[in-house]
Order: sequence, then structure tokens, then C-alpha cells
Amino acid sequence: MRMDELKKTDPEIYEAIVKEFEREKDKLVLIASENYSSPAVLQAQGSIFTNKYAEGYPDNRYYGGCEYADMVENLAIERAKKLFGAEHVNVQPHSGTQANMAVYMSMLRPGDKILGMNLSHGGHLSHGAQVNFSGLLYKAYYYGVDRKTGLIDYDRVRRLAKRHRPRLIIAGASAYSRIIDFKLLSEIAKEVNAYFLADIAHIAGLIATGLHPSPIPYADFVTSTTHKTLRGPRGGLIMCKAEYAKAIDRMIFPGIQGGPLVHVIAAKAVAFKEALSERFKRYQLQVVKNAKELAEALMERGFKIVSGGTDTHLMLVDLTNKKITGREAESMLDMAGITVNKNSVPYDRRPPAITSGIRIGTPIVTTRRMKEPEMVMIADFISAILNNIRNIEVINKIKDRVKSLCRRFPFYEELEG
Ligand code: DSN
Repeated sequence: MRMDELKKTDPEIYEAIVKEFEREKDKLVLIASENYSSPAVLQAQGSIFTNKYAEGYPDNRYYGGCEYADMVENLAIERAKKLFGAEHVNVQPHSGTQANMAVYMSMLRPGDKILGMNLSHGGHLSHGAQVNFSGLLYKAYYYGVDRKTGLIDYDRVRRLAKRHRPRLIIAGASAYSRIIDFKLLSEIAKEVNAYFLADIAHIAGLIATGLHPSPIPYADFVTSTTHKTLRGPRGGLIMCKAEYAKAIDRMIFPGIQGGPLVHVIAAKAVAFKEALSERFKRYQLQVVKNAKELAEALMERGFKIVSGGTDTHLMLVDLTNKKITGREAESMLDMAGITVNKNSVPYDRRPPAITSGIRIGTPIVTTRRMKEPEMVMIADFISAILNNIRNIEVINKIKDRVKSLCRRFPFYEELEG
């Protein structure tokens, strides 16, 4: 990578970046929440906009010299509106959790009730988990998935909503592989007079390209990250109905954030432009095709997939029939150059640091242009390792095959040299 100045000034950080570059190129990364953003996104994020303070919003800043920052933020807003069909967009949240925090803090008071998906059933930390601000500040109730089907139990959501009368119902997940019925959840929210928030962090790319129904027509608020299926820089995003625009903007700044990260907003704008292209549509389609193929291939090899498959970019492999924990599986696969994360499965008896499952996603391998035949190969790799646990010979054999597969699908060649 061309980083002459950095190499001279700080050889240690330079080396860590070079090593990370090699890791991303030579490993098979199947983390469902990650992606490899384009060189254009990386360049915008690494730009001199990191130098600029721009507290406030376009045409209404607390600092001089914001004319180009305004240009950047206006473009990001305009493109996000077009991409998702949103009435109002705030592109300043530093992360998905900050985006959720802004929604909660603009609409709720401490102690108010919220109803979100249980973290241990595939929900997210910021949807009311006890260890998170959302569970500390608000009285959180949780819905989950049906034990048999692995699908969200919408009847139970309705029962819980009627019993507890939450002020906010949250939809969205980080380890749920099926279509989420945003319309039905919004109806439940209406029945109990609750606000409805859809957190689309994982599936934003699918929604932007019409591969998953959009919550925009139904939700009061839609939050997202920009770096998962959307393939942009690490960051957050809020979309809402026009009536909440002022409250949301005020809560992001000055409420919970100071100066926006203009360099990141520039990279978000680039990612939104890319996401508006036909090429991105084809990419998302292949992400889903690949996930389906991989899930099928794993099931054919005796693996249990929660809910019996996937409609999205990810799947949750339930290892309870394999006599191996999620933690062991993660570590064995890592030894062969395959990166996944251990993940609780619904009704898991093991603690979150051990778990009985792994979560697998196809965004990165699809960014590398792998297709269905490669998914079958990956299923073979995973199966060989998890069915021959701690067999170093097998691990080494697969490691070589992983490396040669990655070499066949190079990425970031533009950054070499
Ligand atoms: N940590 C992210 C994930 O892996 O899904 C969610 O914030």
C-alpha cells in the first residue's frame, strides 16, 4: 500500500495496517456485519475533511469555512433520501448505536418502556439489553423467536405490547436470517399507541435494492449503520418522518454528539452513490443467492441452520447437534483462515462468551466476486473442519485451500504497491 509518510512517521502503525491489509486479502472473512468498502470510499474517508469542524447542519454551522463541508453533507443527505425514499435524513450519527440513542432520547424519558428483540434471539445490544444504555435508561421488554420455527413470534410481540404498553417498539436484528414483517410490527405499535423504530443496520443494502421490504412507509424512525451490507464507511444514519426531523437533528447535535465526522460523511455520500447503481443491485442479489447456496450446502452436510435457511445475507448455524461450542468452532475455523463469529442461538444454554452457534454472512465473499460454486467449496471447508475437530492435518489442508481460493478472488489490487 502507498503510505510513505505514515511508514516514515509511525512504522508500528504502518505495520499494523499492512498486516490488516494482508489479513483481509488472504482470509475468508464471513463476518455478517462486515464488508470491504471500495477504494473510493476509503479515499474519501481518509481525506482532509478530517481536519474540519462543522458543528451544526448545512447553512447553519457554528464554524466558518464550512462551504465544502456543506456540499458534502447535502450530497450525502440527498443521495440517502433517493436511495431509501426517506422524508428526512440525518447523516451525522457516528454509529448505529448513536443513531438509536438519538431516537430514544428525542422521544422517550428515562424509565419509559421499550419493546425490542431479545439479544439472545438475534436482537441488538442497543435495543434494550441490560448492559447497554438502552436497558439502563429505559424499562426494556423483549420479544423473540419461536422455539420450533426460529421465526419472530409476532403474536407474542402483540401480546407483550398489549400487556406492557411500551412507548416505543423496535424492529431489527443482528442475527436473524428471515424477512422481518415491518408492516405488521408497525400495526402492533399503532394498536398500543407506541412509536415504531426499524433498525435496518444489517439489511440496509438489501432494502436499498428492493430485496427486503422497506420499513420506510411504516416506521416513524429508521436507523442504520452504513458499513454492513451497504458497504460504506463505519458510521450511522437516521431516517424519519418529516414531523420528527427537528427533534432528531437537535438530539444528534447538540444533544448527544459534537462536531460531525465530515470525512466519514463524505465517504457515506460516496457509498450512497455506489448503492444507487445497477452494479450494486446485482451485487446485493448475489449476496442473497450466495447466502442461500451456502445455507443449503451446509444443511446438506448435516448442519442445522436456525429457521431452516435464509432470505438475507446471513445464517445462524446451530451447533448443538455437533458436540462443539461456538467458541471452539470460531477458533478452529480461524486456524484455517476462515473468520466467523461465535453467536448465541435462540434458547441457547451456553453463555454469550461460549455459545452454541456461529453466524455466517456472505457480504465480503460476494464483494470479492465469489459465486455459488465457491459457496459450495466454503461449505466443504467448514464441514471438514467442524467434523474433524482439532485435527491439525485437516486444518492445514483447508488452510492451503482457503489461501488459494482467496488468491483466485483478489481484492484491493488498486491499493497494492
Ligand atoms: N456488532 C454488530 C454485528 O456484528 O452485528 C452489530 O452492531
